[in-house]
Amino acid sequence: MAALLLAAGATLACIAPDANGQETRRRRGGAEAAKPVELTPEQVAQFTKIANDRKLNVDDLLAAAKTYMPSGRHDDYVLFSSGGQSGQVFAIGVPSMRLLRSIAVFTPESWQGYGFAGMEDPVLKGLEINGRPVNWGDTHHPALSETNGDYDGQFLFIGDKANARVGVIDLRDWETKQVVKNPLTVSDHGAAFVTPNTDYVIEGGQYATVLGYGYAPPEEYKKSYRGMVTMWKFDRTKGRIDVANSFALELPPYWQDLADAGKAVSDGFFFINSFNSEMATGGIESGKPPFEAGASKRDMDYLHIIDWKKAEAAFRAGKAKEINGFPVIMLDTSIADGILYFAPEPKSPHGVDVTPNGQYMVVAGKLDPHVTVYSIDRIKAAIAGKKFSGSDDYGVQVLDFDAVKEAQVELGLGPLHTQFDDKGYAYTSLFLDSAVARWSLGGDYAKLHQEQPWKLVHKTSVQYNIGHLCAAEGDTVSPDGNHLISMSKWSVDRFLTTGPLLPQNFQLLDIVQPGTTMPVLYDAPIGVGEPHYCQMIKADKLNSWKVYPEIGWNPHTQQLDPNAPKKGEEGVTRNGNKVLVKMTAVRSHFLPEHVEVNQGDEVTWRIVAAESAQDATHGFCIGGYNINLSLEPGEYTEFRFIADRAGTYPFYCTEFCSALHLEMMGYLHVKPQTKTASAGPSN
Ligand code: RUQ
Ligand code: CUA
Repeated sequence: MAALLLAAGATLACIAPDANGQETRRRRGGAEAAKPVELTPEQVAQFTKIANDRKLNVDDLLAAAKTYMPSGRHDDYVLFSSGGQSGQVFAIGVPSMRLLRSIAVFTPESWQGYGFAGMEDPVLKGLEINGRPVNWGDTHHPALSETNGDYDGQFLFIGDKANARVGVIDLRDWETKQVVKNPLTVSDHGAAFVTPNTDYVIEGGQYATVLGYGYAPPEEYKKSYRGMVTMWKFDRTKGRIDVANSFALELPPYWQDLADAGKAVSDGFFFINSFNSEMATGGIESGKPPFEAGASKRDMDYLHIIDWKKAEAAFRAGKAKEINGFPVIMLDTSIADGILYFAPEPKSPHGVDVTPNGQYMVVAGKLDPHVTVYSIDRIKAAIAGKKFSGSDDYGVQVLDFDAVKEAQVELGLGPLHTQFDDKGYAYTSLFLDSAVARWSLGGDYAKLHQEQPWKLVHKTSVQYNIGHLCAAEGDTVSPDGNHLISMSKWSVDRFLTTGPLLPQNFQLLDIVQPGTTMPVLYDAPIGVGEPHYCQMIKADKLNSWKVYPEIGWNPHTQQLDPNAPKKGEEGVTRNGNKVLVKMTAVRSHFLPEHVEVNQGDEVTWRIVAAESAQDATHGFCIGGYNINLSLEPGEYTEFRFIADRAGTYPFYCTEFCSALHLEMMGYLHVKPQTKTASAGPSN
């Protein structure tokens, strides 16, 4: 008992905001390593012994020194990664590669109490599509908000490929605030990307359909199916997508793929590449060529060059047509107004990435071992000089390939995506080669390095089959040029076997040294989904709240909620069969602790976490009623349910918040309805 009390006392001391224990702990972990390290001969011997016992070589020791974070020391960068089929976003510290947390977006997530707030749960409501719950997502591409083409640390957007949705996360509290459903298309891919000042969040489609959830048989593919790209207007003050001022562009039924916004000299444009310009319709089951063959026949597909400022002007001038209630600029308008042009691009390419200075668009070959580099100056000149090689079946003018092409660089097999550093290098993932290629940029970048321009410099093998890659701030106007993540799709033998389903492998590469040095430093298994893209932001650009600004804060409205119960207001009131519960949660009790209702009552429950100490999070659950909340310090939540099943229901705090956490509970008493007729069991 004495030991238990002692333990309880210790825990309480740690949790108290200004307790000495916590201060000491913090200092110990802080940046106190000011003294230069000098190893004594004994320590060298110790290192050598450990290295030899553990079979570590010198490179391993260096890698450990570059990535190890002493207890309490913080990472320099935060990686925001898509969570693939988990429907979430993961935040990972770099260089330690430690998972910091997940952020639920398209999938209910119980730790965050996301989607477990009873009837008309606002999360679940927001996830409905055409009246149907769609409670998962396939998150692909996160996009941090930008100011002048640089991450500003305010918001994060993420696309759901399976259901064509975009989620908006506020990086003050790292919570999803909005999910918008694309009214035109079922699935997307080129989402999300932002314009340099986050005026728009771009959602490009992928598999063509009849826009607006229409139907047409595959025989009418060319006539009735269409691609699209949507420009969601972002209202930074509200922190929400402004659906009423958003619009889309109709595109031919090629499968639009990845997209990137222009910046600096190419600001005002965005670029999407495409495949299946063959308009293949598959049908392997009836002896027709499968999609994989039919969609890869032609030598060229089309890079879509979109002048979004002209598109915005056309939308404002009322030139859009409504499809499924959403304004769409039709192809003929885009052609007439000079909004859309094509440039040929070799064989079913994949990513398009704009260089930091905005000058070049790099299109990765996928089925072609090259990256093709276009220049915005050449594109603008070709448009102005009408250097067209023809037009496609829908009348979109195709710019002359040689007029817009700056360079082609042979890199290897399966180039997919490209990122940049501060030394004039580009980095391209090679899926089939399982490698990261470093290559030299030309033009103004040639001054920054010693290499010949537009040349492969080095390849580092990765394990295995890399999809996207991400360099520190490597898709902004000012990349940092130190860390690079290889988002390796297959891990095969890199970790202990976890049954037939294996984690992905996020590999950290050191790209600080120019030339041919680019070692893999660390393998981090990601065993919670198949992430696609991630972005890496300097940690000091994030201004996250430590606790909610005031007690009674509503994270959905991002303000103090007038309905939040204040201390002294707690209690249960009734109006007919409607019951209102006002509750506060503070270490280590709920008030009230007994809530009595009648079977069939409609219960509205308002609960506030009356805490202001960092990390003093409570949870709240009612087993059997599927109610489960996370109550972060200051947070207010309301939920409603029908108490349709009689019984005695313990509710309790689900976070181990204090030594007396287990006592932080109470009872919901649902009194059975008195039966007048038959006397059988009520449930
Ligand atoms: S698509 S690697 Cu962004 Cu390439 Cu999934
Ligand atoms: Cu509050 Cu546990």
